[in-house]
Amino acid sequence: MATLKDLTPEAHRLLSEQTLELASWAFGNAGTRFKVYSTAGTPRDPFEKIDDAAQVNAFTGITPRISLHIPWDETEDYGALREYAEERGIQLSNINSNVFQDDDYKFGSLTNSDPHIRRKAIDAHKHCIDIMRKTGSDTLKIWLGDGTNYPGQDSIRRRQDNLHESLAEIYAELDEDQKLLLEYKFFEPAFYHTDVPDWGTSLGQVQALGDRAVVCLDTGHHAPGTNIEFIVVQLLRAGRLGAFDFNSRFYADDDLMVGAADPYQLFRILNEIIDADALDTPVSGVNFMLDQCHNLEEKIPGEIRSALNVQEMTAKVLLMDRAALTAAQEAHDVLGANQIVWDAFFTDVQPLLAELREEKGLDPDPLGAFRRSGYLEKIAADRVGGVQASWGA
Ligand code: PSV
Ligand code: MN
Repeated sequence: MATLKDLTPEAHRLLSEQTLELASWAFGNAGTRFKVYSTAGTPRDPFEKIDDAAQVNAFTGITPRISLHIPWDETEDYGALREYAEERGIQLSNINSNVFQDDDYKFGSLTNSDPHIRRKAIDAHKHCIDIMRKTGSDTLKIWLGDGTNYPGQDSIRRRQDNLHESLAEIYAELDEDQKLLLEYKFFEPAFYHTDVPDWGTSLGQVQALGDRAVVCLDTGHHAPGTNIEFIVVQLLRAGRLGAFDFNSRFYADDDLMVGAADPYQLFRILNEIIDADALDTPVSGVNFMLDQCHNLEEKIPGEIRSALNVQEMTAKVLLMDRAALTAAQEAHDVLGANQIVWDAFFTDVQPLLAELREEKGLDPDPLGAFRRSGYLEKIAADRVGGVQASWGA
């Protein structure tokens, strides 16, 4: 069992200042291709999503930013949306482009062999950059559904060239203080090949653009058994780890609550982050986001639970005696080194986190406090009529 006094002053500071970004779509309804269930109180517009994100931040104290998805969060007055968010202590952060839900993109967007479709997809990104100027966002996040379903369907090589040309035009449109974040995913919706399937492709593409292009690592976007922390190290060494989309998976891109399937994996990822001094987002530039869907569970408590999972694993890693670990590694003490990692993972940090929350003026039990607040009952009663936001709407 650990308490705050077990942390070094620097570890205490890092834990206290840790932040996570939330995704607006996590507050909408989501499901599978079989069914999207609705939940009472689901937001109908980006303003209500911000209200819900502000609740997560109010109870956890560590989620002050939100990612928007365009056109899902399209609104007439982005200045008003920004003001609304800031009044609630939330910063509008990444703008996520969407070029995967229009019939024109059936055979690809930025990679399409048809120059007219590529133009449309590039212009959609330019529109996102315009929005970024209004929201004060510094990051354009791109994930593409591009790929093919059958060998021979299209030229993989030509598509890579098209991708580079399209990204270069988008990158050139960004302001000096804005960056491009390219996310990879090994399959889905394409089933034979995906145009940005892995970190190597994403890294190659962003390196060809310039210093302000970086890679986004979504923890659900790898084949089973992939050593994700190894990829984290590679991207950090290359200075190109821009962000995480945290979530958890048992099978495919399940988008479950981070840590749900394998908390030890989350711990191991954070271990590499902390070993490389990359936890402090303003200094390292690595943005930590939750990219999840709450198909069955209530969305706000689901986001609170997830933020707490990340915080809990972070505290465990920060407790680790790194000097002792390095000494054991250098002595080739295999069992000793592994024991240090193992012990840290199994340390009970609940008392430490309760103290930390009290120090910040928060309830030590964020989930319980949120439930007692009556917010879920209130939104279920208030948000009647309108169209509930859903994944893809
Ligand atoms: C794609 O699976 C992804 O992870 C990307 O980040 C998208 O923008 C997001 O999910 C939308 O749900
Ligand atoms: Mn993602």
